[in-house]
Amino acid sequence: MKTFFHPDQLLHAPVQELHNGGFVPFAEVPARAAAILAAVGDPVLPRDAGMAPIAAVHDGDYLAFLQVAHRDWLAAGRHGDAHGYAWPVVRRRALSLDRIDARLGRFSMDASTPIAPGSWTSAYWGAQSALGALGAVLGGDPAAFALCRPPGHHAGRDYLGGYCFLNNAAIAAEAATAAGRRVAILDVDYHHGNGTQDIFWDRGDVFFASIHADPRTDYPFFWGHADEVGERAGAGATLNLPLPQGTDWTQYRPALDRALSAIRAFGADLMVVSFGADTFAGDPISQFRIETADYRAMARQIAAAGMPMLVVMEGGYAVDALGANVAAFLEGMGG
Ligand code: Q9C
Ligand code: ZN
Repeated sequence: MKTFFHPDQLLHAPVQELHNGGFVPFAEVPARAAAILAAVGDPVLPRDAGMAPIAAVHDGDYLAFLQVAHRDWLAAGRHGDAHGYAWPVVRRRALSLDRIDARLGRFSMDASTPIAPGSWTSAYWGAQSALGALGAVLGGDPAAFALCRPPGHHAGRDYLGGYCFLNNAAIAAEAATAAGRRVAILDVDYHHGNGTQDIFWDRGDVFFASIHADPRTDYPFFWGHADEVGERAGAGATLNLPLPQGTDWTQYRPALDRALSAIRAFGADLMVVSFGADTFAGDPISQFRIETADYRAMARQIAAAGMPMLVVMEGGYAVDALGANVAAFLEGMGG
């Protein structure tokens, strides 16, 4: 299977993040991508499909903000990476104000996603990698792998968060829909894919299923509960399957069966898999107990759905095991 990746995806390198009350080294490091490449081999460079497919998912004012945010941060006399600290949540209006701190709050959902000088460029090429891999699948490859880094599934139409800036899976799903495919997104990252859910919340033409740590105990807390099923035309086209901390493969597998039956019932003819290896037993920020060999079984079960597969990289922070975990998953997908 082809891997799509652009070297500029390594430019994004924030130094630290706010975690449980203090600053710690940033977990979503460039070495993640290097570890995956070392295990899966040489990538294909995505071509540049431009802004149109990105703007089909994200708001123009958000995209404009992302491109200037770090420059404006420096222009305000700040140093290092840009962080927000005030948010228009809980019934406040999302006013468009000039000050960089106001805009960081306006366009983000958390304080764990610093913006560094190379963040926009890396996010842009990450989205292009997703579109490149989609192109391979639309061209007849049974499966393709988009090594998206930074990840995407926490980013909504007009907000960043959870180490994510552009929602790579959603951008690919939207482009696939525009190409006439009936798309299901299966999100198997440890964390709920709140951004993807938000983007397709009221749409009936894209199915979203997510298996993740129960948001009662885990980030992103405010999304991913079992009673969230979509609204309006999207009512019933969102499926959330939260699982408790400590879940291992034997407990995970029945949830995956449920998600795959729902996707089959929806009549999908193309699947976008938001794949996070942060369900791994050794992940430093997560609490599931999936082992390396289990990823092969997980991918085989998904591939048995029998439709073209676009695998989009999301999280996974045990850098030393990441290459083996991703390689096992891709092998189960059919190599
Ligand atoms: N103390 C992905 O896996 N960390 N994002 C919150 C909690 C955010 C993970 C800090 C975790 C985001 C793509
Ligand atoms: Zn995650």
